[in-house]
Amino acid sequence: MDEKKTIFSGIQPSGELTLGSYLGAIKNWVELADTYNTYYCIVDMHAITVRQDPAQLRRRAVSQIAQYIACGLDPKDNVIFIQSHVPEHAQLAWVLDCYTMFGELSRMTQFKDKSAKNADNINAGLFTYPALMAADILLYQADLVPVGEDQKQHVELTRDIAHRFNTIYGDVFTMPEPFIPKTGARIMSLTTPENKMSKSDKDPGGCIYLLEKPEDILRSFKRAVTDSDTVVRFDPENKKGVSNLMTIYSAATGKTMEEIENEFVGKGYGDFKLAVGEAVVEQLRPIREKTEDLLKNKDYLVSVYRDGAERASHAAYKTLRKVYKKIGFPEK
Ligand code: AQP
Repeated sequence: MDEKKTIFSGIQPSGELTLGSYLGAIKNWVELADTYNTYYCIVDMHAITVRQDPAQLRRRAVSQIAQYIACGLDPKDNVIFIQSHVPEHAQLAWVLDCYTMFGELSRMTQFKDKSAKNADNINAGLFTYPALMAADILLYQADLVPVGEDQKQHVELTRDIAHRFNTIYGDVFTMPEPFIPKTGARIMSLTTPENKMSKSDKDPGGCIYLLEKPEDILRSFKRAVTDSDTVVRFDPENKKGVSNLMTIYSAATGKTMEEIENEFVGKGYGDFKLAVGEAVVEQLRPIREKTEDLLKNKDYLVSVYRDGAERASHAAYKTLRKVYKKIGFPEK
């Protein structure tokens, strides 16, 4: 009997992976492989809720596999796969759509944000996105879902859907818990620190990308928005830009906020921003180099995601069969 608990998480290939994707998600995944059964997905079906260029979407999905591995996820110890390769995601999503309420979906902050950003394309998929995300999680009977703060609401809705289903049909789904990192749970844009750093942000200066060159990273930090004060102090309410930079510095170096405040007493924001930039450059350098190497070996990457899809399908099919049986679909 397998005593290990299960983890599922995913990232959309809707843009190049950012420092937010890394600190809010992937970095934490790496530490969990020994303790849990882990499923890490490239959620390309979620990505098409916003229009994507097909060639870019395809390229990014494969590049994302390479970046997951370069960040330290060993494909032997983690099931790494592409969502569209495992049809059970779409199949369970339809079932869960029928157990998710219109009112619940209407309350989702991400739907409201993305509808405002894509006013000309408020499609049904954008609205039912959380039911597909619930399917992703529940298919693997995940106990924990490592996500950034912004995705907590979706995991809570997943719990409500699972509870509703289990109440009718018995214990079909494991109740998942969100697992939010202490540092890096919400990395904000460097240019508009009131907004989350997002890979589809139209302002590239606000984002740091995992594969960005050191000189570009340093330039973005140099231009990062701070305030008219001159003190490095953690105060997310009144000093959003500086506090965000401190969060990034803390995540990159392991230093506490107090240690960071002491380090920069009497120094200007220029020194502070340079130190943050340099720490991030050093953290990302091995990831970029390893990714570049992996991208030269396409056959290996294909073998990783095919093997991942096979292992994922094995678990997913088991859950889907149980669900179909419970709701009354005849067996094939
Ligand atoms: N800025 C962030 N800070 C902390 N965590 C973050 N995550 C994303 N951005 C930050 C976490 O990364 C995981 C993957 O998220 P996703 O790509 O599936 O969806 P998202 O949250 O919509 O990410 P983006 O970058 O904002 O994508 P777009 O621009 O396409 O909408 C999640 O665990 C998320 O919390």
